Amino acid sequence: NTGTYPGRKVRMTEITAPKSPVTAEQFADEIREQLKYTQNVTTEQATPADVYVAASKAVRNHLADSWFKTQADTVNGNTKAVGYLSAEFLMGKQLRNALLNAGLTEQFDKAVEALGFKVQDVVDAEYEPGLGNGGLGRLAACFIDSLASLGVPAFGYGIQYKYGIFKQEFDKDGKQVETPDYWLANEEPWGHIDYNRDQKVSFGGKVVENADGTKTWQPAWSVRAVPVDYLVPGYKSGRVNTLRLWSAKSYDEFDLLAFNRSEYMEAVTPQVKAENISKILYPEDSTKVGKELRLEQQYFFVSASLHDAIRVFYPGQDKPDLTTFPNKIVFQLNDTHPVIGIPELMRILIDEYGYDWDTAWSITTKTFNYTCHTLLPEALEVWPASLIGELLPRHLEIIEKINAQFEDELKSKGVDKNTIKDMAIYTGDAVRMAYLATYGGSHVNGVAELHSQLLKDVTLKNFSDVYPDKFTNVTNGVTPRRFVKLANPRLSDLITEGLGTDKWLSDLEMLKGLEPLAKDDEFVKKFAAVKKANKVDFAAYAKREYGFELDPNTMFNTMVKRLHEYKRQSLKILSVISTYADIKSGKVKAEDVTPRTVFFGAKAAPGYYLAKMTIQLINNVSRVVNNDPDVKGKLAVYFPWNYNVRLAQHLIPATDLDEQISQAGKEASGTGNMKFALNGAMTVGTLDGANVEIRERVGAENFFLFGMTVDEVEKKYAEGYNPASYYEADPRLKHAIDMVADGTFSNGDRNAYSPLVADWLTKDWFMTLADFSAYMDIQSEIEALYADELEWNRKALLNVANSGYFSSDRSMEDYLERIWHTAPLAD
Ligand code: CBF
Repeated sequence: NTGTYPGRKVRMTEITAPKSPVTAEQFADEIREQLKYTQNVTTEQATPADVYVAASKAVRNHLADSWFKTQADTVNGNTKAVGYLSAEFLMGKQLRNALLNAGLTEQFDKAVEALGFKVQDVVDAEYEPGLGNGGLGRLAACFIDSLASLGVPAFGYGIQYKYGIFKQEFDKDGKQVETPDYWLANEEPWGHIDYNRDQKVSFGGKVVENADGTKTWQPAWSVRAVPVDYLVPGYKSGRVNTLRLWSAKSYDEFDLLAFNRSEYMEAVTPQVKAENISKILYPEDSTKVGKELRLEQQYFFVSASLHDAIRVFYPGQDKPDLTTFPNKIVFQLNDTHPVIGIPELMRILIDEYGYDWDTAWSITTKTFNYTCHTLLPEALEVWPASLIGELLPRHLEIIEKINAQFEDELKSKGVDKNTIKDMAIYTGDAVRMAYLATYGGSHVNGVAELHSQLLKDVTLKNFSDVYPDKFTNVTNGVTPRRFVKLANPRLSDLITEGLGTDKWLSDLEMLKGLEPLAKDDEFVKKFAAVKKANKVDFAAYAKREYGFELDPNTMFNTMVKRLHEYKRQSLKILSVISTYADIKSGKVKAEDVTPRTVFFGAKAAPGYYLAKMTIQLINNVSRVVNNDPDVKGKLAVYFPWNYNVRLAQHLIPATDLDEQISQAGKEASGTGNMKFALNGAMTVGTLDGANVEIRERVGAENFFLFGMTVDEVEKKYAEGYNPASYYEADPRLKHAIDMVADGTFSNGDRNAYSPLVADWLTKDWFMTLADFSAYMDIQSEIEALYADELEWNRKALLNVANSGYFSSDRSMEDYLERIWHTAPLAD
């Protein structure tokens, strides 16, 4: 009952079909029953949306017993649980994943047809919850999937935002327009709201000192945190964990006196104020928003979650022995967003349960660990002390005391005065959450080897000098169930055929077994046929959803990720413009052009001016290029709006060439890069984030590397970077930028992109211009290889065969071993 690949540390749960799957007929009956008794419609009256809700509830019922058993084993067993505290969980659609993990896929397909519906219509009726911005939130979703699949008891804790990440549209000028994402407009069958397990979360007020020297926080206002529980079924593990997302409700629904005075708005003010807390996900990615509401959100979900864990593990106990708390559950702080949990646990232990400071500190530091997901200094949250003082006065006192203790500790370790000042958690004006997390937890990890190294060498250098043992790395991973099995059924079948088993879905390093097949031309041709069929499918999907006319005979070249200067969508679009100019001018002969369709998918934070302008530019390049008969059949650019998990699941399997072209030293890890490699795309990329490890594993000869390294970037910053010199030196670059400036992509308006052009020529902080020539040069290599279909696919297959390491199951095993020191539940 152990895993099969060498080095695997964690016991694999038995890979068996889930218990008691029903027949398709029985499942159809269950759907009918749900339609009748919970949807209150007959099968004849039902719409696909009704069937979707009914089928989802039926699947949920199938998972219920395993869920109860997992909960009971979690509390009664002696395996420590994991609490994953995250402001974001970007789950994607649930139905197909739940069916897969419950072993009900076939029954569902047949039952839906037997009921007279089209499977696709029913599946399409699900609205994707967008409770995350991008990589960080999707990672959290992959992690809880893997924990359940490994049989590790775990709780995801977060917020059930009423509005997720905004819906992106483009206006007639190609500008991004944000509209609210009211994902709860229709019945949402997956979350169960549990009013009886609520928690009170308080804010504001003052702290009073009691006669015995203890402190009492007298808050000014409170909200009711109500849990909404989502089941997290493991793949063939028989385990179902919990994702508990908190929703904010008011204790004072309605002020009748105010209403009776005809003050209708005032009458609902308390309700509005409370519910605002879980109203909206901040549409920020890697940038700081200094909003009071954001701190309220963070404290809200963390406080509720910590109290919930005490409720779960010490049921009905007034005076639990909380010195055992770290043996019951270990909390992972997903970035700085939940770090207020450290002073909150101190407060709970001291003020609510009467522990002394030292005991509370010992419990707290054993309970928490911190994952940092960034290298951008602006993404490490720093809160004004005044704001914390107003909102959480008791916590500010605790933070001050933690800081004083920290300073003493540093002094005793011989750290010099200036360094101590630099390391301050509390500066007097501000609280640095990353520092608080590093000092207040047992471990700190980065999310890829290079990232973890840079954390030690640069971002948290002082801390790693003093506490070297705290620092470790866990490279990110993605779940193969959603991103290969569900997204790419053709490839999954081919892998299973090649390996003679489907066990690779729980043991992804088994993909290595495909390596010898890369020498087998027949197998490589089958692999190529899978990609081609996926491209044809995507073309149909894109036609249906976006009205695009795609040519699947062209190379599909994709760049999907948040729009950020460091990710360098600018580099890609400038290269597209350059290629366009070359084809149009005849500089490149038509027969020498590799026909290409370039896809972008990206949302920009609503307040991020240059990012939004880049979106507008891409859309207008798309308009000009796609309407120019001179390049027809050679180059096309598409920007499907509102990139989300669903679109990712369609586009990634259809992609030939993936772009991971961030400036070296800026992308913490990336996880899209892993999804593409696992789906048989080749990568063009820099030595950044997890690209480094992907390249190491798939082989340098199977990865298109270009651009400056971290050291070269640093050197260039130090020397004084002058982007204009690159503009002058490379005529291709000059021409491309001039075309942006001269109105080619703005109907002659020379001012439309002037801020962007000015930034490129005078600042270009992420050195797009410096890497442009290298990026253009690597394109010839890419095109030469693409011309040889068999060789290209051989290399793409080798990417698949060597990407098994990037399973989130492996990431979880690394966390278990290096950080959490816990294991799967016994059967
Ligand atoms: O670790 C998961 C991802 O997190 C980010 O998206 C983030 O929000 N900080 C990073 O930008 C990614 O590099 C990383 O893969």
